[in-house]
Amino acid sequence: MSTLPRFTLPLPAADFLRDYWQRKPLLARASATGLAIPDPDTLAGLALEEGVESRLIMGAQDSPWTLRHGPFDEDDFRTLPEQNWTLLVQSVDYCLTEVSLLLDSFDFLPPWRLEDIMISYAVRGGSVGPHFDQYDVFLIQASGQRRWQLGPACDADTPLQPHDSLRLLADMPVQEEHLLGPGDVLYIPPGVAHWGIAEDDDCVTWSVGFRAPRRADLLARLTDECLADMPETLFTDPGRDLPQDAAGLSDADVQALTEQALSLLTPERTRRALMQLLSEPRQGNQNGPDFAGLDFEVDTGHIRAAAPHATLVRRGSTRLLADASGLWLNGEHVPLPDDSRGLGTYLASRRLYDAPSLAQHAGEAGMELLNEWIEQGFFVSLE
Ligand SMILES: [Mn+2]
Repeated sequence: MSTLPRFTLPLPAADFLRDYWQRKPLLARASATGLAIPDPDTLAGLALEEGVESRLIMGAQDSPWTLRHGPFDEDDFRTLPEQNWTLLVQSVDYCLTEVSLLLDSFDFLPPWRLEDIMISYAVRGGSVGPHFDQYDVFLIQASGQRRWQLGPACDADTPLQPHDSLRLLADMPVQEEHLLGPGDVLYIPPGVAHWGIAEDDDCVTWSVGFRAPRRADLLARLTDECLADMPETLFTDPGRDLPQDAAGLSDADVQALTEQALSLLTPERTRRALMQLLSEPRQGNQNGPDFAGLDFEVDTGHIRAAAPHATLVRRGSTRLLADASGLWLNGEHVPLPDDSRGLGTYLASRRLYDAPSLAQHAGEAGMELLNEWIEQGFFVSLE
């Protein structure tokens, strides 16, 4: 039977957000299904592609760690040792639309907070070493078994092993240990030390990662957007008091200058800057990803069999947000026609669409727009 990837929180979403999200790890046994696609060969195939971000990590507790970046060639895979290596492929949801459908299970968080799905394939003993991440992650065991050890919360001062690119912890006191089998899920908040070691061959783990923009990047984007086409207006100070401090800058003046500068960050312009930034596809490091020109085939037969009511699917590489001004598609703003105001919200809040709902949300002009997006590859028809 065909099934789509699915994750279900083992507790009410409001309780998860209150007690666990960004606070402490959560182990959720038997809470994910539909994880058979991609098979290991398909995953390895992605790592051969220019523009797909992949890594091969070899090493173990008492053998040295090495890191290589893809794209790889078939010889790289033929010459691998029997144990202690892991292949990691980033943003598999962008490449394989079937995988991206798992993200509909994370509707207890806003869509802009989702980043991507990394999938790792390991043989016995394979791991990426003891480390911590800056981002929240849901680790979903798809096949095989992986032993996860959890340590304390870390920060920029936590001692690391001397290695130029793998940021491995010098020491990880184990506070919790869990053996995860297929369907088991472990949520880890930012900063918590963790180390997952494959217990057998064919150990496949999906990592749902989240987007947390750097505060400096947010400020830069806000100011860029708010300064664009801004008429030149100068500081004003009618009715000012006599100066208390003849040589300096008073606190009242600091406040007035700052307030007048920040008044340029109008709600309308800040919303536009944020919608644009947060609807942009994931920006990888210098090794990718660049999905322009990477047009992976969508397994429509599989999706149709698993979701018979769906007539349209969003391609995995299409990132959408919607607000009253329209739809934001991969960083581009698209105003919606008057007869299709509700189309943006409908499209941006899920990845599978059915004909009656489309007819309800899109008028004639909206359907025309949708057909253009299908032609451009942002959506794929299942009919
Ligand atoms: Mn990690």
